Amino acid sequence: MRLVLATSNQGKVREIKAMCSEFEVVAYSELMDAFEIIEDADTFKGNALIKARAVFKALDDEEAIVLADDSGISVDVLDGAPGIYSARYAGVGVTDKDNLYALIEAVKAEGVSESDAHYTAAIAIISNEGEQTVHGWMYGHVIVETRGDKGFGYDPMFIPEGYEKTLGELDADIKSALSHRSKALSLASLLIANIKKQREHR
Ligand code: ITT
Repeated sequence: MRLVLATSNQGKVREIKAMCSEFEVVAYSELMDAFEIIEDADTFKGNALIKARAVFKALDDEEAIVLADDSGISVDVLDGAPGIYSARYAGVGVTDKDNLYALIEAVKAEGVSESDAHYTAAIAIISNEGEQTVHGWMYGHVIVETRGDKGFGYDPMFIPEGYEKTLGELDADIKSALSHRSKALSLASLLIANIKKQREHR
C-alpha cells in the first residue's frame, strides 16, 4: 500500500519512511514538482489538513492515501511559542539553523538557561475514504546551547523527559521510540489499516 507524504521537509521524510516500513512511502515531490502550500490555519491540525488536501487534489488519483505532518515546538517560558510558527520563527525563507539559534536567543532573553518544552505533531490522512487527523506529543526541556547534530530542526537544543542528552546527541532509534511524530504515526497506521480493510471489502 502506497503512502504519499505531503511534505517538503527532508527530516520528516527520513523519519516517516523509517517508521512506516510496512508501507511503500514516497514524498509527493518524487511524483510531481513541489509547489507552495500556504499554511494559514491557526492549529497544527488545520495546517496538516491544508497540506494533505492540496497534495491529494494535485495527485488526482482515487487510490492515493496522503499523509501530512504539521509539527512544532512549544516553549513554556515563551508562553508556548513558537508553536505553529516553528518553521518561520526567524522569518520567512530561513533555515532550520536560523530558527534554532533564534529560539536559543529568545529563551536566553527571558533570563533562564532552560525551560520546559514540548513538541506536537498533527498528522492528517486523506484518501477517497475521507479525512482524519491524529496527534502526538513529546515532553522535555530546551537548553540555551546546541549539542549534537542528529535529528533536525530544534533537536540539538531539546532534551526529552527521562534523558540527559539532546535529540541531537541521541540515536535516531531513541527519538523514534519517543517522538511526537512516532506517537501520531502509530495512531495513523491504525487509520491506514482501516482504509485498507474498507478497500478489501468494497
Ligand atoms: P512541510 O510543511 O513541508 O511538512 P515544514 O518544515 O514547513 O515542512 P512545519 O510547517 O510542520 O513543516 O514546521 C515544523 C517546524 O517544527 C520546523 O521548523 C521543524 O524543524 C520543527 N520540527 C518539527 N518536528 C521536529 C522534530 O521532530 N525535530 C526537530 N524539529 C522539529
